[in-house]
Amino acid sequence: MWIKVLLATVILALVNSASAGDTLNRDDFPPDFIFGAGTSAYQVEGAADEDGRTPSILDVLALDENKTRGYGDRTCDQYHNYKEDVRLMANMGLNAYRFSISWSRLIPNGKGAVNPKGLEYYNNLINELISHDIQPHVTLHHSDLPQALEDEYGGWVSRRVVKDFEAYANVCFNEFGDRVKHWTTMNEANIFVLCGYDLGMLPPQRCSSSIIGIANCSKGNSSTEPYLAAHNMLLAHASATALYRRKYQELQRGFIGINIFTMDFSPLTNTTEDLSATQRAQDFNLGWFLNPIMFGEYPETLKRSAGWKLPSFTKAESNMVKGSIDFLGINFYYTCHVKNYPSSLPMGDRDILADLAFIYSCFGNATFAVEIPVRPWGLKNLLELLRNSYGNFPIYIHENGQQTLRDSSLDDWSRVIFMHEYIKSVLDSLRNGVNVRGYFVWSLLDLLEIITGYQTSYGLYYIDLNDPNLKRQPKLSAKWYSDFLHNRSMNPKITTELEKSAPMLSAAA
Ligand code: IFM
Repeated sequence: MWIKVLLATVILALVNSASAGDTLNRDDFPPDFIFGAGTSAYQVEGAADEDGRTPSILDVLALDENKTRGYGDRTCDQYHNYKEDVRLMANMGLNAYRFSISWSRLIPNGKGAVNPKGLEYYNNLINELISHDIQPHVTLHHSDLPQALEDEYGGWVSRRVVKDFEAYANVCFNEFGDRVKHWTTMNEANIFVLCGYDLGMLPPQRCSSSIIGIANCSKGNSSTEPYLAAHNMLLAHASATALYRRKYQELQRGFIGINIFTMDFSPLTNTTEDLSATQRAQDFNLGWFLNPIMFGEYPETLKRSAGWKLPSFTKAESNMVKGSIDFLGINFYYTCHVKNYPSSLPMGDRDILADLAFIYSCFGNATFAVEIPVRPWGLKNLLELLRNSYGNFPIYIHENGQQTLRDSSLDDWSRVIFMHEYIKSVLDSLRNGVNVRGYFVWSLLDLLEIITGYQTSYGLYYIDLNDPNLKRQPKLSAKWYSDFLHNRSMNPKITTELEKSAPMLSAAA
């Protein structure tokens, strides 16, 4: 008899260990770890001219380009379909939805009167989420400053924006803070200032085209404005945090943070030059925003390279910025190699990339590819770097996902593999003691991409833009995510595809 019991135990153990190696379950994560998906207002809402909303700098960029990049007048029309979208989220098993508030829908002039229709929309959306037990994680600025403020005083390059941002945040905390417990002031401010004020690729499309030669900007200064806009964004973020802590936090019991676009950097070669270029790349990518937030000042590398162009904080400002987050949100897509690239331009003529003298590549030998190489170890490295350099504070992965061409193919294997591998690396990091609290896939729906418009997408749901009903069609990735979140065993075909990709991934590592 005991031999039978022993045999049964061994067989059971073998079965368990085989499935433990291959499958990934929601139950591998702590119950309070949250899984979600994200979008942003301009990219998903539509109804751009409806109910009192005025244009943001994103609308104006699209209109200036004659809408070739795609325009957000309709996009996924979440403004009218939010109930349907919340139902999809609930069925999928999401714990949280990350979305942003359109500042110019809520306060059409950027300051002053609140638009009752805007208030009503966000109240409805938040209530619908809560009634389905989905946490709202809300971003206040996702590249969409009201154009009214850009026109009035130049937007983020003017110190006047700090007070207006604080007043806008006050309306949000006051109106929605009884139900919203996670506030993010800015989405990837580091990329926003680089693309908007240095390269001129994104709104407000300011740059010195003589220096960069990428965009043809009619105004701007790539040598100074990225630093100035970043400085004002840090002050605006810190003022909103100070206000939240002073007036709301104790009562509402929520948390506030900022979001940064992160990348994993490693040196292209082991030369001293590439090693120190990699350090400069880290300081620039993370430290530009995170050093002031953690230590109250900019990294030494930035101070040395940018000199007089980098604004400085007064003692009071530095104290206000230091410690101004309860959590950090990171967006992670790329694992890259860094190469030293010295510039011969004089200080006043250089843009920030020339100041820091490095270049990076994230696609191996290719300059660019639509599908992002799957290098999940990069996320693990990055999370560990954050812990080692800045302390083990709470982190949410706010964005991670695979880009594909936008088409009607619903068999998005590459996205399934991407998500599986990155979620696995989050689990490894958690097990190594990194303080990660949540993971959001970018994006819930095929939405209007800020750079590529409707050409590429990251969505779990496909939407045919010619369909008058904009029907949401689940891709394989939506089904995979749902199975994972419900601890359902995976469709065997998915398991086979994942197994097939495993040797490729470990060879690449
Ligand atoms: O769509 C964008 C998002 O708005 C900001 N982070 C990167 C995403 C993918 O390009």
